[in-house]
Amino acid sequence: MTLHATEPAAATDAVLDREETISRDELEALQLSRLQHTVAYAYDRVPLYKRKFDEAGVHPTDLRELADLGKFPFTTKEDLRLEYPFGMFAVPQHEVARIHASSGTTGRATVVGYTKKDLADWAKLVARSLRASGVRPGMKVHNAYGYGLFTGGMGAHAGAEALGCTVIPISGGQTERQITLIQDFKPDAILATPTYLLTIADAMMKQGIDPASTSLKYAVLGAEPWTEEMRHELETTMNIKACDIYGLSEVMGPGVAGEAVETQDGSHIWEDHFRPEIIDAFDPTKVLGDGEHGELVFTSLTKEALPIIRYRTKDLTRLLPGTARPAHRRMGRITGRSDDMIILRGVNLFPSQIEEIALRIPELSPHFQLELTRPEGQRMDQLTVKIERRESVTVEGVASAAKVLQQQIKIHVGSSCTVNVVEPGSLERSNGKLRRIYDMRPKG
Ligand code: DLL
Repeated sequence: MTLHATEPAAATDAVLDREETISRDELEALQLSRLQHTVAYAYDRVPLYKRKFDEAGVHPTDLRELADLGKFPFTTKEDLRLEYPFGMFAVPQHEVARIHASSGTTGRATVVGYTKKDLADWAKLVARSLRASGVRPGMKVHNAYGYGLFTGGMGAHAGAEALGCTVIPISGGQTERQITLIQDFKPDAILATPTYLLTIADAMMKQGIDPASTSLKYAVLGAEPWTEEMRHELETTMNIKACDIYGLSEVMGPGVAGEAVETQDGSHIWEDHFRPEIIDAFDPTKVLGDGEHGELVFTSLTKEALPIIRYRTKDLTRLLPGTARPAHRRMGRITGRSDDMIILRGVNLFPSQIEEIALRIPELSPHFQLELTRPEGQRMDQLTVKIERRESVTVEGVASAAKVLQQQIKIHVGSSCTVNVVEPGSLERSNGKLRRIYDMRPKG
C-alpha cells in the first residue's frame, strides 16, 4: 500500500465552535430555552402543530423541563405528505430561500424549506461535521453526493465551502469522469455514499489504477447504512480515513450528526441544534434511556422555515455518551430503517447484518443483493443472497465461501437462506443510495 507524502493533519489542530466544547449542563440549558421557543413557534405558525397539540391536550407552556418533550405528539413522514407541498412551512413563502424534496418514489414527495438563516446554520453544521472527520480549510473536496432536490449534494457543498475548502461539485454518477478528475485535480477528501465510493474504487481497479495510490486522504460517508466491515474495506483499499455523516431532509439534511476522525466511534449529534430521543418503535409511548436500542426521534431547536417536533425517523439505533465532543451524545451505527426490515418466517433481518457477515469472509466481495421470493404454491418466503466473489477466488473457494455465509447467517441472524455467488461485476453498482432489497413476492 502506498503511503501519502502528507499525513493526515492532527485532529487537535482545528478551531472548534464554542458549542462543541461547552459542558453538558450548559448544553442542556441551551436546549431547554431553544426547545421552549421552537414548540411555541411551531404551535403559533403551523396549523398542523396547533391541531395536534390541541388534540393531545398539551400546550407549549407545558414544556418546563427537557423531559416534558415526551408529552408532545410525534410528527411523521405521512404528516409532511398530507401537508404537501408547503403546509408545514412556518414562514411566508418569500422568506423561504431554498426548497428540497425527497424523491417521492413511494408516494408523494416530502418537501422541506430553509430560510437564509437555516441555510447558514446548515452550512455551519456540515462544516463542523467535515472538520470533525479530518477535513481542513484549504483542502480540495470532491463532492460526489447527488446535486438537486436531494439534500446531499448542495448540503455538503455549502458546508465544505463554509469550512473554507475548494469544492469540486461533481455530483453522483459518471464514474469514469470522477476517476479522471480525482487523478487530475488531486482532491484531499471525498464526500459520497459508502456504496458509491465502493463503485469508484472498483472502477479504478478495472482501469488498472490502484485505489490506494490517489491523493485522497479522507472520506465522509453517509446517506445510507454502512458497517464497520465496510469502513475497513474502504479504508484499506483506498488508503483513507473514512468517517460517518448522518442526516435526513425532514430534520435538515446531512450534518445532523458527524463522526470524529480521532475516535471513529459513531457520529456526534449536534445537540445545540437538535434534541434526540430514542423510542420503542413498537410502543412509541415508551421513551428509552441512553444505550437502549430503538427508533431515533428528533426535534429541531433553531429551524425557522420548517420547525420539526418529535419527528419519527424510522432509523434504528441507540444514544451513547459523547467522546471527542463530550457534551454531544453519539448515535450508534444505524442497524437499518424499520421499513427496510425483512421479516422472514418470524425473524427480523437487515441488509447491514448480511454486509457485516459477508465482509468477514475473504472470498466474498461487498457487492450483494437480497432477493425475496415466494415460490408457486408455497406459503413461505425465501431469501436469496446474491453476492459477487472476489476476483482472485477459485471455483472451489466459492463453494465453501457460500456455505460459510449461509451458516453464519443462520447462526447470527437465525434465518435460513440460499446463497448464490455470482461473477465479479455482474450485480448493479451504486450511483448514490444503493438498493439492496429486491422484493419479488407476489403483491397482495
Ligand atoms: O440522506 C441526507 C444525507 C446526505 C446524509 C448525505 C448524509 C450524507 P434523506 O434522503 O432524507 O437525507 O435520507 C435520510 O438516510 O433517515 C437514514 O435512513 C439514511 N441515512 C442518512 N445518513 C445515514 C448514515 C439524506 N450516516 C435517511 N447512516 C435517514 C445510515 C443514513 N443511514
